[in-house]
Amino acid sequence: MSASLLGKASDKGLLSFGVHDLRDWTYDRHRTVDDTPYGGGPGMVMKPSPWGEALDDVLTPSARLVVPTPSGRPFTQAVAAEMAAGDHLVFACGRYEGIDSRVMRHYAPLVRVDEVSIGDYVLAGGEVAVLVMIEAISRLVPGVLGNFESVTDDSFAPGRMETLVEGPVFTKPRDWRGQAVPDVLMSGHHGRIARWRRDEAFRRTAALRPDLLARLDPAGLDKHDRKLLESLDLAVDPGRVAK
Ligand code: JB8
Repeated sequence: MSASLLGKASDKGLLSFGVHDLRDWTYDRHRTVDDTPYGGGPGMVMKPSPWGEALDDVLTPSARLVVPTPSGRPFTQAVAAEMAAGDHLVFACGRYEGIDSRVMRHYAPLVRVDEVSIGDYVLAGGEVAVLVMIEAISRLVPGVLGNFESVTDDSFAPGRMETLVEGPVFTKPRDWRGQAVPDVLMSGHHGRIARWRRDEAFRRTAALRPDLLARLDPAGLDKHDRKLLESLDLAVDPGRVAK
């Protein structure tokens, strides 16, 4: 968090970060934060008491509590944007099999509590998921990105007419190891370039993210788009993809 974009943002005072060690809120010789699960089963569960002591100290009335877990609701660009509007986010990083559920229940009447998942895979703990979320959220805070980068162009930016993945990008040299940059990008025809990029975005989305394509708003499609989509060999019947 002190490197690169986040470090510069915190140097500029746009954001500030704090990190806490849960064991600072333990009082036994071994600074114990885990115990065996009620009901049996493998692994260990994080004890509620250190979490309660820590969160009582760290949370403020305007804070939101964010708990990464593979069983949470998906962390999306829309969630990132909503969190970027908040003034204080507290991330509770679990280890082992997770945090005793009563902790989240306890704080829900006091602050907004969100259990969120960054994807369908299992990490060893919440810290890396939180770093991912902090990066996605921070770049949406005004002033964090430089003038060259714009958040409105992103593939997943909410409010964009279609939610497509971006097509390929190219820079100099024009020829590299026998591969030329597509002629249309050298043509200077801004209309044709925009249309080519849109076509490539549709092609890539159809191939790699049929779930996104199935959610496309047909009102945002013109005749050319519809013709292109008909020509694509869709990996999944859009009608059969879950909402
Ligand atoms: C223990 O995959 B994850 C994730 C995995 C975890 C914990 C939190 C998040 C805590 N394992 O996002």
